[in-house]
Amino acid sequence: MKLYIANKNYSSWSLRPWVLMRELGIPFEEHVEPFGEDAAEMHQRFSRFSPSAKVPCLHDGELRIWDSLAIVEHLAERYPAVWPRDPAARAYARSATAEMHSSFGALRRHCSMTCGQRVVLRERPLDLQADLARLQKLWTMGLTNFGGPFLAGAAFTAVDAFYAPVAFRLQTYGISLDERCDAYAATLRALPAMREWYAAALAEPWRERSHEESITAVAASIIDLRTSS
Ligand SMILES: N[C@@H](CCC(=O)N[C@@H](CS)C(=O)NCC(=O)O)C(=O)O
Repeated sequence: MKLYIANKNYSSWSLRPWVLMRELGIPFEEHVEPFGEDAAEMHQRFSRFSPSAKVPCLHDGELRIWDSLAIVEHLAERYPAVWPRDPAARAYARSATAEMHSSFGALRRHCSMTCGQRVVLRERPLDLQADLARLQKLWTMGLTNFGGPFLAGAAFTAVDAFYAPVAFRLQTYGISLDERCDAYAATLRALPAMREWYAAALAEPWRERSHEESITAVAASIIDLRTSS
């Protein structure tokens, strides 16, 4: 299988299937296609490998699977470890994964992923506060009901992969939840696959204007840890 992704520093959607496959030891080849400044050029370039012209996109033989949730479900057909075995944990994991996929718009908008930067927000708007409150409730439910250290129990599964970008966002924007949720986010960041992604993100040479602007737009101050900045 070949997984097409974009810049590791910015691409939160790409991280989901990538970290899942790496952590579960699912073999794949990676192709990093950097974002571009020119939308039409980028659309044409991404269209060569992705029907939606977006990343992530998984090639499995002749098959093209082009959405992070669809990729997870495709993998689950062959790799049962993608979802928890316990039905209650699986029901929670599917719900929380779908909620991440369809919600948390304020968190995405105000705190776009940039693994290699540390940003102090100028303000924490009410819609962001509401998303953070919901995040804490959702994580606490999983950690309490299934005993941790992961959201649906002892094993890392797709639901953790879907919240992996959030763990980087919390670090970037210096956002704390309660002790238990902060510990969970730290557990995610300490995973070998997350460390590998983070190291690669820091080393990337690319800076993409629209992503950089979405960060400066909300920042009171920024520290850049990327090695080639
Ligand atoms: N719902 C899609 C979203 C994918 C998505 O928005 N990807 C962004 C990068 S993180 C992208 O490819 N953007 C390129 C563009 O919009 O031209 C998924 O879950 O895979």
